[in-house]
Amino acid sequence: MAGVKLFIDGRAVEVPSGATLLEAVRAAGLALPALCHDDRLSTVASCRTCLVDVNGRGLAAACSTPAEDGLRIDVEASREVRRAALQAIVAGLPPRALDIPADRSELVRQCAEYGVAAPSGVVLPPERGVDHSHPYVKLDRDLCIACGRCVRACAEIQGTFALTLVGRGAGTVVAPGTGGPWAESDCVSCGACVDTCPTGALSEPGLLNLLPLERQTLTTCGYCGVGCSLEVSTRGNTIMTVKPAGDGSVNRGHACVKGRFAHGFLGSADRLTTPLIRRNGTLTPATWTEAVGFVAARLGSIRDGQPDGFALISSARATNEENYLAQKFARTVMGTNNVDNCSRLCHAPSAAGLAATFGLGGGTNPFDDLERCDAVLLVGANPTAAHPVVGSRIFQRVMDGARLVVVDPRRTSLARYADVHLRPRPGTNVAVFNGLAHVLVREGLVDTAFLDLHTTGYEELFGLLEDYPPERVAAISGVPADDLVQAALLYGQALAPAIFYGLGVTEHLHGTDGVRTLSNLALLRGAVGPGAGGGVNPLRGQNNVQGASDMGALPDLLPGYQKVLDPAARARCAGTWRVDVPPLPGLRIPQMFDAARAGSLQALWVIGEDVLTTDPDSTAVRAALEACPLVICNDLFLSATAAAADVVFPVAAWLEKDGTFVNFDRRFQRVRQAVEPPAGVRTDFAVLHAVAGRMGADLGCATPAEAMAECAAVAPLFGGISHPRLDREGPLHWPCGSADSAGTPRLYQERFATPDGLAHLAARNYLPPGEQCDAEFPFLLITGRRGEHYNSGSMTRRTGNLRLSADETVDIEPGDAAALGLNDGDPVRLGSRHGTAVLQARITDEVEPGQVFAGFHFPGASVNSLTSRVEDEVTGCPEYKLTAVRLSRS
Ligand SMILES: Nc1nc2c(c(=O)[nH]1)N[C@H]1C(S)=C(S)[C@@H](COP(=O)(O)OP(=O)(O)OC[C@H]3O[C@@H](n4cnc5c(=O)[nH]c(N)nc54)[C@H](O)[C@@H]3O)O[C@H]1N2
Ligand SMILES: Nc1nc2c(c(=O)[nH]1)N[C@H]1C(S)=C(S)[C@@H](COP(=O)(O)OP(=O)(O)OC[C@H]3O[C@@H](n4cnc5c(=O)[nH]c(N)nc54)[C@H](O)[C@@H]3O)O[C@H]1N2
Ligand SMILES: [Mo]
Repeated sequence: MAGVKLFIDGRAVEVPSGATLLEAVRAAGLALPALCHDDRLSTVASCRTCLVDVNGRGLAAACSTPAEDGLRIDVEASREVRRAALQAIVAGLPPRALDIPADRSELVRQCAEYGVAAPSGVVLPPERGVDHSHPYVKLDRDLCIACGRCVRACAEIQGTFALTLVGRGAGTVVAPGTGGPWAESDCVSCGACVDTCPTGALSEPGLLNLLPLERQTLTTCGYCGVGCSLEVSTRGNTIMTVKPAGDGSVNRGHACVKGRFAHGFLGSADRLTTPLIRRNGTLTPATWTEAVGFVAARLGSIRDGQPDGFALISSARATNEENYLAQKFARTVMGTNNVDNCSRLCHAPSAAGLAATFGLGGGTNPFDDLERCDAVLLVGANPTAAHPVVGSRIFQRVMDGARLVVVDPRRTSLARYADVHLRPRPGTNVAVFNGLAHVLVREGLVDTAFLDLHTTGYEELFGLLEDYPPERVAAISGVPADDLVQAALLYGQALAPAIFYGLGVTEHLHGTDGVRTLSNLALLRGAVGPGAGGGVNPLRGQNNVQGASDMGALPDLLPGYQKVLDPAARARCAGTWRVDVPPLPGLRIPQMFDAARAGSLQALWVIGEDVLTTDPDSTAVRAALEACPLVICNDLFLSATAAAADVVFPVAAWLEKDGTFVNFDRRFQRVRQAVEPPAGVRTDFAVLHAVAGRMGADLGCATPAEAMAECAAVAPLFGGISHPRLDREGPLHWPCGSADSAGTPRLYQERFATPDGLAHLAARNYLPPGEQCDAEFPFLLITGRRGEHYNSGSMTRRTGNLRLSADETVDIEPGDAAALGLNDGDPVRLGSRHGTAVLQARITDEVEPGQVFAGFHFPGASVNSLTSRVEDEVTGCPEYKLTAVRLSRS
């Protein structure tokens, strides 16, 4: 694009055409105040603080005036005008507006720059008071200059439209659109309004006291798999604020209610600070020496007798280095491959399905490829709640013109912005995906050249697809045939379509088939790998579920997805570990419980997973824990699982430790300690070392950096990853095989990673789900996420998020609620073939008649006593997404 040449204070500068005068002034190395302006937001040019003189002819707002060839801008000469604009703004504010520390108020910084002081002796504006109803977002109306940045940030960055400006003239002020107090508004507490506010009118708890922040730590969020970069500001050992980091980060300066605000659990009075040992039936405090000695002695005799009597569940919440050490402990100290992580409950079907189709078990594209996509197929995922920054970025793309197809039985937030929303009956994905593929073929939207060059299996697939005309798919899934055709056309006719999907695809009896038949669409369309388009991307769940699997905390895979069954891979590890690796795959999580109930498991070590709350069919899990002679649990809190354990180790959380996580688009990112853990608390890393040491074994890798280095040495996929390099260069996407590899954000640019280099289309028929409704259990329960709480809720329930959402609720369609005589907030008893739970009714048309939806974030509500042990036939992932239930007023 041709540039524009103009003069700023006599100096020639060139900017791209379309740039504003503000950008031109900055290009000249000068600055202007611009209080109503944020580069990320649309321009309103209302505050007048960026006025500049143009060609000596008049004043223009630099933020909104386009740069033109030959213009002469006089920045210095118009200084006084800007000073007057600032002075006028300050005149309408109480003098304390200028007492706010400069690092928190753009207004204060500009006033200092322009020599503007608080007015003295004038009549103070009428007081409008504060709204401190919300736990995190605090409004001081008297500091509001009605610039509207917060209103635009809420709409344009977050996509929530919770805010508006009310009042007239000098009385104009921001307010929630719903009229009442902030706490009762549509605000989702992302903090974007606080970040953009130029005066401190919008603030957060850690800033209200005006105390200076002492130290900043750049780290990676420990909640979901998006992996937001966060800057944590501390004073002493206390976290004051957490801000989203901007440049180069996956979150680009945005965050959500969890990562940004939900850190209060660290200082909760419930934090475990001493190990516990069960004595005479009761968990009692013990010293570290006692607890480590007790565990080491018991595990020592299991190792010497029957190593496979031990099993370890490693934590997707913990760091890579901790997971690496955990699997190394199981394999080298105990001599068993019985190690797994909660990927089993989550995206194990993704790892299996994507690897079978494309060669590797991760998502195919970097998230930033969203920007290149003109259509998004969002399937069985609710990112607005579960991956809020992803949800916001998809929303922004749609506002910028990308087409959106949502496939979800529920009317999720993003479904409201979809061009087409398909609402299949839960459990019918494979029929829907085959139906979409049928239409792609029928309408000639298949990229046959791509199929010829890069795939196998299309003859077989084309044959199978003949059985999936839209009318038949409609009968199976309830999706109207016309909608199915329209969705296929939107995906098929897009130039660069992207698929994002979640647990609505994986947590099913046929979850792996779901992943494979969904992947077929991208292949048919040539929209993955060597083709254009945004590929196939699972929205992985936990902060480090990708990493826990990458590190080999899996029963059949060693670090870097090397097969346990592959002698060369075992030899590579054994060479470094100096211990033979057991040659046969170990137990998966559900098999560990089976073994415990059958009496063959002697000890189970659960690191950071609340299996009693989050695994399906809690009654059966409890029976397993009771049958297992030794249950060890590492946690921050006395979770339901910890309370049932025989030994509990109190451990540090992500903000208290050092290491790395891998996010959902395969990025290794540094995790850095922002605060010290409470006295008495150790890291999982230290606990594993201590127990191994007491057993007379040496795990090596004294520090997390050394653990990463060792992992890089045994796993070719990560050969180029190291802490020093991540510190120097920032995040790296795997595969990254050597120090001179820049990492691989986009997979399969030339060929797929299967042995034959081709992607494998999957011809899979629709098969019915495991659970079926009948007269006794007529409703279909879907379980999933609420935005305010995280999985077992152990962390979020111990923060201000509890004020935003205080109870487990069950969503019921209005007609169903009326038929059952239920009102909003009524207690409802749910019964399944496996157990019962009592939840509060939330009446909403987000769910279809005959279907209900619940979270699983409150252990007391015991939602997982309802869910069944039906699991994905390939990977053992539970069928959490559908359970037949009956409902009644409690
Ligand atoms: N706030 C919050 N964020 C989280 C978490 C949390 O607990 N709270 N947990 C994290 C974890 S561990 C994970 S794995 C991710 C999960 O993130 P998501 O996968 O987005 O989460 P879910 O809400 O479990 O399920 C997604 C959607 O699947 C739909 N669904 C159910 N059955 C079907 C079906 O048969 N077909 C289709 N097409 N859709 C179906 C549901 O209606 C639901 O909207 O979130 C992560 N982020
Ligand atoms: N009904 C139903 N159930 C589900 C799901 C569903 O959709 N529906 N989703 C499933 C999915 S996808 C997942 S991933 C699981 C998640 O289930 P879990 O992994 O059990 O859930 P979390 O609450 O994320 O974390 C478990 C524990 O780890 C602790 N913890 C946090 N950080 C650390 C750490 O650094 N070290 C240690 N040692 N402990 C730590 C927490 O305090 C918490 O007690 O739930 C599954 N359960
Ligand atoms: Mo998950």
